[in-house]
Amino acid sequence: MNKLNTHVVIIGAGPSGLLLGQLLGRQGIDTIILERVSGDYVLGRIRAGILEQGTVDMLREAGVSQRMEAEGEVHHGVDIANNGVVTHIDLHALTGGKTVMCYGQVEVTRDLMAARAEASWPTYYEVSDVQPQAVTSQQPTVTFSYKGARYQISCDYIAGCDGYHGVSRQTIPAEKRTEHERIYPFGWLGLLSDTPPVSAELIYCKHARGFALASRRSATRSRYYLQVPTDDKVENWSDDAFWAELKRRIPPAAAARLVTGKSIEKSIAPLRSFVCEPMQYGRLFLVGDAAHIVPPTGAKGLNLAVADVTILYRILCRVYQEGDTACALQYSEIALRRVWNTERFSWWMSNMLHDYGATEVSGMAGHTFGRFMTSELDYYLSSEAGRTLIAEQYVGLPFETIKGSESK
Ligand code: FAS
Ligand code: PHB
Repeated sequence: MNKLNTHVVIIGAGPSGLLLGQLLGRQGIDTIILERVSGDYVLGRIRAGILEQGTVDMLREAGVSQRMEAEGEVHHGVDIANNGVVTHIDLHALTGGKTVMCYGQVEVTRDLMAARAEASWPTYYEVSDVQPQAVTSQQPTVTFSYKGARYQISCDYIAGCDGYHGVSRQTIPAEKRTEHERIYPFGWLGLLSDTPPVSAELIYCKHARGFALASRRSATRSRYYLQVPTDDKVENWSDDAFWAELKRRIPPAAAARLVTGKSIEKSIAPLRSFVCEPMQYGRLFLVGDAAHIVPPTGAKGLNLAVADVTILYRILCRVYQEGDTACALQYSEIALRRVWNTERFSWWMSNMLHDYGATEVSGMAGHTFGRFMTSELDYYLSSEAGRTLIAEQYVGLPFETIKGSESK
């Protein structure tokens, strides 16, 4: 058995793991990252596109914001269309100047990977059989296999940044964790194309035929989504069929501007709300998708992962720089306050914007639920107070201050 040691073992080299490693490393807190697949495979996953102000701030603090500042697009607003009638949500005006950044998760991950390589901090890709051990002891370890050899890392803490299907959440005994889940009766068919986007900012479209989202990656690259049934298959959708349906669901003025082209990626993602409580067990912390999943309707998945990273990073800085080890006990409680607020917003936006058809929801027929939700959307879009509530959540609420354990 090859023996290694470090301060913090990070399981998973997605955005959560890489950002946590980058922030800790800049504070002299050592990490080893273990990743199941190759770096190229991680970069091949097309995911989020909108970064909250807080996420942008943390990428700047991590020293990896240069390309984002140069290539990202600052968005001052977002449109919400209800059966073709567009309401503009002026994020900047309604939140006292806050905005969001349109910059793909793939690019964030690429920038973090490059920074970690530049710093030569250890990352093991294509590992297998990762096992957190003795997580309730003072000296947890993590064993794993790599290139045919077995390794054991001794550490102080383990950050489970290994996503929904990772090993970390399962390390918490079933009787010690409570899992909350809502599976939506629809998914999102996403398409990426090198065509000019229909709009300078995003358009979320509620439509009788189903939800659609017009997003973007740059002035020459578009990202579109269509609500599809959970049993739909990407093979059922030719590019032409996708473009024709998108044209029906986006507002007429946008449809008139639509430039179609060959898809460079097309996939279906299921929609779920999921939370694991607690988000820590002994010296194991759950971070990002390892602990929670939100439907992408609120553009929150990546941003909520970054919020977890920020909380854990600030706690571990207190532990290593001020010796405040008791501070680590606060992580789950603080993280879950933001998780549940974000879960609620994403669930609320999903209910208002999607078509439930005949599916029973909350004990009523889907079309009845739909009438309630259409009225809810009309009400919130019709008042400045309603638009402000949406805007505040969309740009992201401020991060909670981490107090030392002595001030609790
Ligand atoms: P990730 O899942 O990104 O990363 C976890 C990493 O851990 C992976 O690289 C995995 O290979 C690795 N891993 C797993 N098990 C392991 C093990 N046992 N050992 C070692 N490594 C292991 N969010 C938005 O904000 N907007 C969106 O539009 C959006 N769209 C999405 C579309 C899809 C199809 C999916 C799945 C998610 C989407 N999300 C979106 C959410 C997404 O962006 C996540 O919130 C984000 O990737 C979370 O990052 P991580 O917590 O790092 O988890
Ligand atoms: C995206 O561009 O991928 C995107 C943007 C906003 C969302 C979801 C996805 O709410």
